[in-house]
Amino acid sequence: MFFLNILLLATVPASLALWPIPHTVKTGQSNSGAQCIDISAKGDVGDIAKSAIDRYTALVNRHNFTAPLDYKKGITETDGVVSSLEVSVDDQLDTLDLDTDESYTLDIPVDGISTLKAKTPYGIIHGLETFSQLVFANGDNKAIFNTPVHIEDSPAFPHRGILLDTARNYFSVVSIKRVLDAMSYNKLNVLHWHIVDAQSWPVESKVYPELQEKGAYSPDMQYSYDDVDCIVKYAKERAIRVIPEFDVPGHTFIVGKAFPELVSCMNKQPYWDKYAAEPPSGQLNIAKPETIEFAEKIFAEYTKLFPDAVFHLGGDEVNRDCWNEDSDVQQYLKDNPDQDIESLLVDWYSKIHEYLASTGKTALTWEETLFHSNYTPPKDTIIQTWIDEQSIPKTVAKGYRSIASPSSSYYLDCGHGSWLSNNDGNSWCDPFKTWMHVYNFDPLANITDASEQKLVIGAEVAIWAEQTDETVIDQRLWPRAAAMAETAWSGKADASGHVRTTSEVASRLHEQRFRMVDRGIGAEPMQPLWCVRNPG
Ligand code: CP6
Repeated sequence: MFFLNILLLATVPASLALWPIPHTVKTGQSNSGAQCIDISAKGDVGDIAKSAIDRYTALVNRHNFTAPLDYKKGITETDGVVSSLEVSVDDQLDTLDLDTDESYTLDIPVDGISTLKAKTPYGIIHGLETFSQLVFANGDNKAIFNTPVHIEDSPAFPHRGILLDTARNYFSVVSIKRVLDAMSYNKLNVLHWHIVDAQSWPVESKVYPELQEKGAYSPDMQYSYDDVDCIVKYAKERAIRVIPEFDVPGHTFIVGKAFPELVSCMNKQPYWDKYAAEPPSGQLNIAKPETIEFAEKIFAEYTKLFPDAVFHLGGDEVNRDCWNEDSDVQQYLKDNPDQDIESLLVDWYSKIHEYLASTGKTALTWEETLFHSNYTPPKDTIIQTWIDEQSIPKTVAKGYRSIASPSSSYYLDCGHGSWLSNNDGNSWCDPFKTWMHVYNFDPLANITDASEQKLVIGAEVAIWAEQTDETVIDQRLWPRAAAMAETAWSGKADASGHVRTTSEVASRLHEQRFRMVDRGIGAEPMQPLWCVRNPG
């Protein structure tokens, strides 16, 4: 065998450029090199871990890859050879849900065999990602610095997601896979697929084929059952759950294209703004039992297509005027004087939540269902907050699990001004959410009680797609979604309780951005290249 001894790099990084930063990292003073890094399974690790091993073997053995410039400059001696990584798993069961153990332990000696151990295949995936971030390349020569390395890692929050809206603008399957790739590089584990909305219904329905026939932007802009299966499988292989959202009763104008009798106020265009947050207005008519039947059939169909245990029901931005001015609703209320809009809405929510429970799924809804209606959701409902940062402490104080998506910090869709405004366009989206602003948000802010803190199960950034499509998705998401990813995986503070600051993490995120670009993600630059050579 032929080993290189004199190749690697002069400038040893002061800190390892891992993103998100692991829970515990212990390092030594040596450098270890290799020309070929073999990753192999010890015993049967299952198909999910095996496919990850193949992926990361290819990734770390490429001829050359981008590393921050300083690491590539000098070449020096190595103290040992890291030629193989041995992967083992306690339980190869591949269930992926909120309770999945994602922890791993990684050991890289100065010389000899490295080991990666995890309880589940998903811990292996995260550990392989960390391992890949430790490998630097200069041509065919690879190096790991600061050996021996010992890492113990597990996430702060079990739900770490990105909301992708494929209704306002279409995203090809290829571009969604690219989002999933980049998510896995940042240990994000939930794709919240806001798949339909008022403007389009891109997903195939076998129960109501009219929905996609009349609702997709074009025959090319659709997701077939096979496309969905492919995305769900691709996600799972990267430790990512896919939670679909079928938003009811609001945001449903497009349903009216196929079934006009089910939808209120859809004929108000162009005077939509009294009836909806954005055009076109239209909501399922909650006075008609047929809309319950419609929602139940949709849930029956898509709870089968999407395997995840959690299903998002929407429930956001419901507009009372839409029903107040609907003649069917008015007639119903005349005939039933003991009812009003609020009681109709409570009954409607009760029925659809009851139905969803009967499918065995856990409901996820926007915070309006809890705070802006008289309905009391079942206690196992997960509430996604977005309107106000205080909604998170308010939700957990009521005993519900909460996912933090404050629009003031985590809504990333707007790269520029409004698409609605008729003035200078500066109202809707401003201010632009910088990566630092994203990083500084703390999902646990203003929650002191430990049991309430535990109810915050995670965080999601959102790409609403009014002004985003696949041509700009990479830049919209990265590196800003990576900033949230570290908050959600590593927590705000390090082991000693020190809350990390943006200036402390900037250069590490900068390197993560290089890494993403190297792997084919069009992440935006954060600063001039000059800063890499002149840190601080
Ligand atoms: N679409 C849906 C949206 C938004 C929501 N729901 C939204 C609201 C305000 C802002 C951005 C997006 N476009 N269905 C709210 C959950 Cl600032």
